[in-house]
Amino acid sequence: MTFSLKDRLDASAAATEARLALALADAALPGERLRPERLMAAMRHGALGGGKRLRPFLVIESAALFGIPADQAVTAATAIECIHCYSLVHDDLPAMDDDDLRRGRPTVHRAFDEATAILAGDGLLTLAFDLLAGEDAHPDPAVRIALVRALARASGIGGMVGGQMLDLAAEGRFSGGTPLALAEDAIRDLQAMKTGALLAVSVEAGALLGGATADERAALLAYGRALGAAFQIADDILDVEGTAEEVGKKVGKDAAAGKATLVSRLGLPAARTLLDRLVADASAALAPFGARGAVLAEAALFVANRRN
Ligand code: GRG
Repeated sequence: MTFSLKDRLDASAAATEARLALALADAALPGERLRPERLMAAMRHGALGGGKRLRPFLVIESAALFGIPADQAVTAATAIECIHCYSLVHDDLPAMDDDDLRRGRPTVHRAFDEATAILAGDGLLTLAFDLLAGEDAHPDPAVRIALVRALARASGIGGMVGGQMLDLAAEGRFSGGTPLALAEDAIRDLQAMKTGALLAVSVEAGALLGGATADERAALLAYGRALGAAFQIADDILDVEGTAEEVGKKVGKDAAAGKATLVSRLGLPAARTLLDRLVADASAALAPFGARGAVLAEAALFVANRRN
């Protein structure tokens, strides 16, 4: 197959942007009374017009392995992007990471206000499950329920939300401000939950949409987990080496907070070696898909080498 990764990333980003814009329109849906203007503006600020849309790309490309066209995967892809955007809006709040800049623009609480940003995040979180419940996510209700559960588990207590809790604890928030000296395994757990779970569920969603066999689903999940771990190490390396202009947010924050990352725990050279191994693991997991896995293998390389 010939393809350009950039073209495929751009195509899934454009499809996601259009689906998001539709879901974030001002007109109330059946069952809603009205959509407050300021809330909608804040949700659009947090969700539209930025970001790599990596998670939707993973849903769409994983579903494509099973012959599912992008327009049939885009609703589930958009649901996962809503969760991602909500997490960024809440992560940027003063009570969390207290950031002024996200995707090269003012964060939602800076552009609006804190209470509005909390509600915008809440709105994106609930919208995700609204999208998954609809028939355009998948015609089979059993698949829709499986998607809902997988996304809830990945983004909730034992996934992203739990990972964020562990991250705040690791910073020393609940222990007098002294960062916890986490062992490598504990850092891996934290990162697998905080960022890995949502990336892994993106490929799992593609497998669910595509009616994958148990073996195919396990292969994709192994890919997703390796990719998620690689993504986080790349992010930690960027925090050390990147510039705010490149990354679109403040850098050097991990070191300033004394935060335990695999880069701080292992050192840069060993972290790079681990990153290479994770990319190789991700590609190897795609073996059952043969040449059809080339797009996702290339995506793992992109994630590891990204500069934003
Ligand atoms: C607040 C419940 C809650 C969770 C927050 C995801 C997260 C958990 C925090 C984000 C903090 C952060 C910068 C984590 C590093 C990895 C990450 C998720 C980076 C941003 O994801 P990208 O690079 O962003 O995919 P774009 O802007 O491209 O969508």
